[in-house]
Amino acid sequence: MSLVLYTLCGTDPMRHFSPHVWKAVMALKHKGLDFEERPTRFTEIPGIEGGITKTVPVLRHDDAVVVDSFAIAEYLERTWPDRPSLFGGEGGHASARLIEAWSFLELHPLIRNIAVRDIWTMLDDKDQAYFRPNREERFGATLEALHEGRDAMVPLLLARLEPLRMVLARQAFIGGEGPLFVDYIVFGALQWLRVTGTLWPLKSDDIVTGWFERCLDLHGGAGRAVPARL
Ligand SMILES: N[C@@H](CCC(=O)N[C@@H](CS)C(=O)NCC(=O)O)C(=O)O
Repeated sequence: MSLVLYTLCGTDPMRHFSPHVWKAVMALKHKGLDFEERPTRFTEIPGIEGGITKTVPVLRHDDAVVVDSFAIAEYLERTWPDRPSLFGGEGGHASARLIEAWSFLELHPLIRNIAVRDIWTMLDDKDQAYFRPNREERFGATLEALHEGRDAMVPLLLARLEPLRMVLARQAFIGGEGPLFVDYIVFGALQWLRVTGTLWPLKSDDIVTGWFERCLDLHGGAGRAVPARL
């Protein structure tokens, strides 16, 4: 059996940083599966598997190719149902979409604004030439303007984590006593910032920090395999 995960990197192939890729990495580890990581630069993504996608992660399992982090988690759950569950049943599967939407709509825009210029500094010349105009047009501001405004994003981000604090006051993981894919969704967002950012907003006594450290420890410290940027 062969499992290959296309990841996203800058000049350092080992420092993969996409939040969505991190979800897939943690999902594969959760299932106890060995896989080959194939580090991919932004401008290489359109060439993956004959041009199947504009985004990573992409998973190849023998003859099957799966695009999109949530679809990868669903594929793993379907294909290896006897291994530890990623969703904890149908209700968990359905409601994981809410966590995905919350993380994407509430956390990602702030983290992106905090880290986008830091990400640009991690890219080679070719990727930098693609990334700057693409992101400046998408976000309607220069990377430098976003960088200058990043301090103002920190209190917003800390406030938006309040629902997570309420949950973590009751249980160790979003999934309950142990982690589920919902943990990896939110972990992926913060890991994106940890791996790329030159600013880290969480204080050590924040209950979210305790949970994030627990996530970093999971699966033999898979999350720590890529060191923090700071
Ligand atoms: N919904 C997709 C989103 C994937 C995504 O947006 N990936 C980004 C990296 S974080 C990407 O590949 N971007 C390519 C580009 O901007 O050119 C998923 O969950 O996998």
